[in-house]
Amino acid sequence: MSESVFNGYFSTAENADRTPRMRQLILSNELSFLMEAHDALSAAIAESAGFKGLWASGLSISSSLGFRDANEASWTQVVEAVERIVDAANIPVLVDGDSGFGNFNNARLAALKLWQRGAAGLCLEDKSFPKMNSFVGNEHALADITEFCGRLKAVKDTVPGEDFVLIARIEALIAGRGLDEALTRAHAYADAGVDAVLIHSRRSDAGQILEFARAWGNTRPLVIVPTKYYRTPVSAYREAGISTVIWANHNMRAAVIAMREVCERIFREESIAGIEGKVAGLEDVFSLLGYDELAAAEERYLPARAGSG
Ligand code: SPV
Ligand code: MG
Repeated sequence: MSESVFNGYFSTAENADRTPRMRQLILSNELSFLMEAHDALSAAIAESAGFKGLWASGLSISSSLGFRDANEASWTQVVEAVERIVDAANIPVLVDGDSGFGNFNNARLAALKLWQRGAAGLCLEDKSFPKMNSFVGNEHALADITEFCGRLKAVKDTVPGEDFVLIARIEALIAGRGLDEALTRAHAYADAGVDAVLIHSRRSDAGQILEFARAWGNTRPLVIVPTKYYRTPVSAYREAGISTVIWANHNMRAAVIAMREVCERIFREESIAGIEGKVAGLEDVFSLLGYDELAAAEERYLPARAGSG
């Protein structure tokens, strides 16, 4: 099957190595990129653009479901959204697991279910439940370090196999606590057994992140989310030895603009003639969803119709 169709669902065998592929992306010495997906269509489109891995974004999944990024969506709703993403793509999916949906017990249960549905890894942030999106307000209470290490260890001990990637996201800079606190936390989480750490910042320049990277060295692979410091060229991240960049919410934000423009124009013009060239053709949609696979399957499995064959 071609890689742009909506076919992960039918490719279980070919996709059995998705989890080691995510591990490879995170551990390799080359800079890797994960693209946000929040549903099946955004996943298939990101894959066909060339991305080798996906970020199942909490913000984007929440937004598409009509929830605030404050744990309003239940963990089972997140699992279901991730399942649609996994099915739609042939590339591995790293899940934004917020702060783990509660304590160690909620975190390990969610991790196990995500693994069962084909997720390749999980990122947990060191905040309490319910969390709030890192760019909203200034109240970001951090989890107790020892308690959060328990959450991480519980996930590690629960998910079978060696390949599922566990990433600890450090919110100390978001909470205004400074580099020392961020490093203390990162080392504690590395000792707890995570595969990589994600350092998050809400500043519009990458200074804090690059400072953290210098102090952190090669302790574990380092993942970043340059949503706010988007002007920094990725060459700076290569030089700093960063492992992975997550483009965290740009499919969802692109959809907002595209849908708004189309809705406003159709409303204004009382016509769809003007936008026909600006929206996906139906053939494009049918191709993304793999209608050709269904037609071929019908040939194979349905009895021949009267008058044919
Ligand atoms: C998300 O995509 O949900 C993230 C990244 O956690 S951000 O919203 O940029 O903090
Ligand atoms: Mg998030």
